[in-house]
Amino acid sequence: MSHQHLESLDVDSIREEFPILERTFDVASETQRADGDAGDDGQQLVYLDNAATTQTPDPVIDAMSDYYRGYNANVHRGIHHLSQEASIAYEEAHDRVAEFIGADGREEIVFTKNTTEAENLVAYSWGLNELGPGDEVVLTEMEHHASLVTWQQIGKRTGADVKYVQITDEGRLDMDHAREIITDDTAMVSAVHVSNTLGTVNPVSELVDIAHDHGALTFIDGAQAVPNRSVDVEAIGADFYAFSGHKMAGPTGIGALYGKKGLLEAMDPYLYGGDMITKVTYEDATWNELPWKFEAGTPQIAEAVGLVAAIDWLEEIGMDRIAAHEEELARYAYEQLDAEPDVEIYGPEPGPDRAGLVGFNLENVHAHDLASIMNDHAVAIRAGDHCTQPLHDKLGVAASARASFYVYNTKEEVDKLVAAIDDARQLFR
Ligand code: 7TS
Repeated sequence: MSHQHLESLDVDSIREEFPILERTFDVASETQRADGDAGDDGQQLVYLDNAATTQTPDPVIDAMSDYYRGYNANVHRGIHHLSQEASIAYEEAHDRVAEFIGADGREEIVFTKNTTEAENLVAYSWGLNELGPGDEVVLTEMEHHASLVTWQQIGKRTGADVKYVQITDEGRLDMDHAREIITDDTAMVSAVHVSNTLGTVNPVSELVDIAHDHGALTFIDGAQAVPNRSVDVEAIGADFYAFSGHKMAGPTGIGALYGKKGLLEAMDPYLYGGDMITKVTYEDATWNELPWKFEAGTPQIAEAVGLVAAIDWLEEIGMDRIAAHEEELARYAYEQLDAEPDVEIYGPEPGPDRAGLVGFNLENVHAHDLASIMNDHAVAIRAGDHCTQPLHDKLGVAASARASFYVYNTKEEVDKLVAAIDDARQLFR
């Protein structure tokens, strides 16, 4: 591989694998409408909502379509050829995910519907059984509702208190505060690896070390990290780690929970039913080996095949190059937006601890109106609370706009975002 190739991505050829990015929309900007102008035909989509869901490249779609056309069958239970082929693909998908995130093997990888279900699995299976009055669960102020609401409710049911590591004015975790509130009473520390609202990349291994010093377990929410950087769960030291396929060029409907083998072995199942058992009588049942103990019923077979294709595709490009590309786009977007006097940006300044997304507000324009004007330019961004309502309360805003980037985005697309902001400003002033 040439040095030049290492430095930058061939975004043009990457984009060719995403026909959806060629879509165009007939749109009129608000100012054109105000002038009685019908607008422009065929504005090409600018997709900047990747933190919500990324687009899916052809090789992933093809892998899933090959599965349905060639070897669709239920897994684990069949003697016939198709079931054997499907079972091998499904089971080996666990090995591939384990390898991708540095886990020991398939026993440590449970397929779930998404990150949210992984959080709930641990909260129900471990939390409901292990927590009680006097115990504390430590979260961060930048948690996604997926962990925040889940641990809050488990806290209410078990009597455990929930505490939050504060964030600094720059949108980083206040690690002094973390050292203060993580104590011997702490049973679980659950933290987001990369914030979906602030873009902050948190020092998760440091957090894990603090938790372990006090005998607490750790859950790291990697929904915004695994898609765009190289993640090694063993280097981080986390007890549990989770992510979603649909945010990393993979299909919807599949996510993964990593858990240390000894912990998963000691935990009760989360869902009961077929496949997760070994022996069943009218009175009782015993549980299958890992990871199947946590995968009741017919699992996401096509999605597992698609997830493997997505991992292959990402690794072929190189996770480090994807991270560098995102950091470059985030820096460019940050600088463009920062130059606008009436734009407020949330989260840390560009650098290695800022991922490829920028949350912001335009003074006197509601984020939803801004997103709607962006849509008039065929620029897709997200507006709202991004499932971090308490964090928005803390920031003193009801909502924010968010542009989030992926491997196929370009600086020209960031320019279109900024042009749309100028249009919004003209309309509302
Ligand atoms: N954790 C983080 C940090 C997230 O960003 C999200 C989804 C989740 C958990 C939940 O993932 P899911 O696959 O279970 O839904 N975040 C967003 C977002 O920012 N916009 O839409 C979904």
